Amino acid sequence: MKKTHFIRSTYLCGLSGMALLRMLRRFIKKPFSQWKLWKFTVIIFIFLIFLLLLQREVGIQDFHDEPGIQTKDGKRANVLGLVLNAMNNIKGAKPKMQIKAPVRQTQVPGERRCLPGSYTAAELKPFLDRPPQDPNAPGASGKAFKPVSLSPEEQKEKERGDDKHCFNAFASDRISLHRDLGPDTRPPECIEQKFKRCPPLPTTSVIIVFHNEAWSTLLRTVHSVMYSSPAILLKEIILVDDASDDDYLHDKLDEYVKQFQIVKIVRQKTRKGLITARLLGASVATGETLTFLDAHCECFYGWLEPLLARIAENYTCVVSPDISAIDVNTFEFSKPSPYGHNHNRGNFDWSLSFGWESLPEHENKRRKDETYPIKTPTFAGGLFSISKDYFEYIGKYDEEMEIWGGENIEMSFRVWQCGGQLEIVPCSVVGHVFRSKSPHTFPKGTQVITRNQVRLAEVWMDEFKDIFYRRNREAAKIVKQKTFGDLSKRLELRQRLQCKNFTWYLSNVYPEVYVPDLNPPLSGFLRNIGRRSCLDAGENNNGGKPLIMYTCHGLGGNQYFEYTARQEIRHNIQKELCLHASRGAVQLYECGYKGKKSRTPLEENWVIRKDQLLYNRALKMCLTANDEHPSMVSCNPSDPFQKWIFGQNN
Ligand SMILES: *[C@@H]1O[C@H](CO)[C@@H](O)[C@H](O)[C@H]1NC(C)=O
Ligand SMILES: *[C@@H]1O[C@H](CO)[C@@H](O)[C@H](O)[C@H]1NC(C)=O
Ligand SMILES: [Mn+2]
Repeated sequence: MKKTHFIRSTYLCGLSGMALLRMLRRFIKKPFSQWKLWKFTVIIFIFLIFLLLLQREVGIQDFHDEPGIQTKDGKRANVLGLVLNAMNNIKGAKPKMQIKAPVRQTQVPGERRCLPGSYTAAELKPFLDRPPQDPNAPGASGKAFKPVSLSPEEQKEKERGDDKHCFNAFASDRISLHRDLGPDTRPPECIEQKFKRCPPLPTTSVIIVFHNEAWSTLLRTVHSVMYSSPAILLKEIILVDDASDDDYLHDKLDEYVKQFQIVKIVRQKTRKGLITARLLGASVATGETLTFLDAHCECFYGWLEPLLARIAENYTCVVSPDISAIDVNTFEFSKPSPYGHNHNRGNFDWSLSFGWESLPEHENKRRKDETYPIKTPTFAGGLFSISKDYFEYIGKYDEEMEIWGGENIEMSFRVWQCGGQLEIVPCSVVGHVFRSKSPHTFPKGTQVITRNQVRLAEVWMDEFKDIFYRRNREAAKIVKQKTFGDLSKRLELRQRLQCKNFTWYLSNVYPEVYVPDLNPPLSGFLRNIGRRSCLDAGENNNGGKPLIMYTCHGLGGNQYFEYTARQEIRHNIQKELCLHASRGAVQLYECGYKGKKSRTPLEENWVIRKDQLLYNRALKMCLTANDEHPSMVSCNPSDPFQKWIFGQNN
């Protein structure tokens, strides 16, 4: 093999040599005498032989490096290259008379050029200048809209708006689409923050999904983005219509945004919800990053740069602005304080609901000033920026989740477990109208939220998913009936990205979390025989409130209790709450037992007696349902209102 290869090369080389000679002879025949030509060709010939000897070594070496996979064409190219090299060598032997222009280092494709130093204010000029605003106009400078009195017609219009949008659309419609937000009141370090030119801040596509949104809130969001985002960073604004019914959101909207080339509209013909709509928006986006906003937002000064700067620093960062409230009734923009404020971060409870909590001490200590991002275990998921490449790498969204709900918790677990990080950037402030309820319908009912949650629990939570299922019986049913759809793509994603497990997430990202018993001795509902209803924590009982009796629904939630090995009766979804006996109505309190060095107070120690009475060791009394609130009385085994069944959900 080795030999054939070499011989073949030499042979080819020889042939080329002859051809070259013939060519030379033809071209230099005229100006040279016969003798001179011979002398010249002999020199060239000797030189070629010298080259051949050189090539012999090269050929053998080549062969060692790449065992037998060189093609015939490859060999030919090799030989030709050598000949050309030889000619260059001859050229190179001549003294260089001219200094050539230096070769410019060309940019690596995809890598943008950047100057040293920081961006100037002029470089970060907004895409559009806000037209001068009348300081006395309704809602000017982010102030509240407070009409003195409404005519009967206006009152009707207001009610229609409230019903349709669950916010005061009447007020919004009377506030300028271009309103300013007064002076920049962020902390000085935010206002003065400089952004390095290298690496350059990435461009962004702002993606806004809407469904039957009010005209004024949608367009104020769009204008606000154009007035507050640097032109060099704002690639486009993509409006994604999730099958809105209203006429004004079709032709009229198309017509209106025509004046802004930067605004694009894509439409989902049938209502598929937020998750699918965002995926559609992302699929047409051309910016280096994606910035998702709700359709009723207003961006504060300098909101975009700190988000993109963090992504420029580390593209695995998924960053949310500090979301401030736009009042649902007055549309007052609650402006940031120059002194900063106590920040919140996102968390979750064991019914997999998102919530806010104040920062733990170690996170406050780590942050030297307001320019430091806040690490957050979960995010609200409505407003955030992410590198487009990273969005794709990390698995976008679960395409089989429907409408909305659970997708933010899913993405939170996924980003952390698969090597990214979730942060809130306090110098970036965006206002949002927080509604107390959604005006939109769920085409298939709210069960889709539970189904979405089951999908995320199955993929990301390992054995901890059972803690959720015990507390949400609808979810448990979906699991039992296997109606959560196909998970193979998501499981494959977790495998492919070699994501860490949920134990890692809990102990590294959210060590402050409390984890309920993975296998409680008893769990389920507490049904009273005399009252024929169930013990219920009642709405928003975070401890310190009496319980109620309520029709048994078997769904878990407020009727979920655990009987522990320490004989406590715990209601533990958001917090570890214990049934705490006292004279009169019993209450839920934060459990006295908090691990080592603490003991279960006798008020929280209950005996489930054979005669079905719930006996408390401190009061030496039993629990009765024969009152407005469940309370303690002297034990009477013949009283059906003192008889309880701990129904274990299956
Ligand atoms: C980005 O952050 C991750 C996680 O902290 C870290 O492992 C990675 O090295 C960082 N990348 C850069 C470029 O700093
Ligand atoms: C979870 O990951 C940790 C490492 O982060 C490992 O020690 C542990 O065994 C894993 N647990 C399971 C159940 O795989
Ligand atoms: Mn919203």
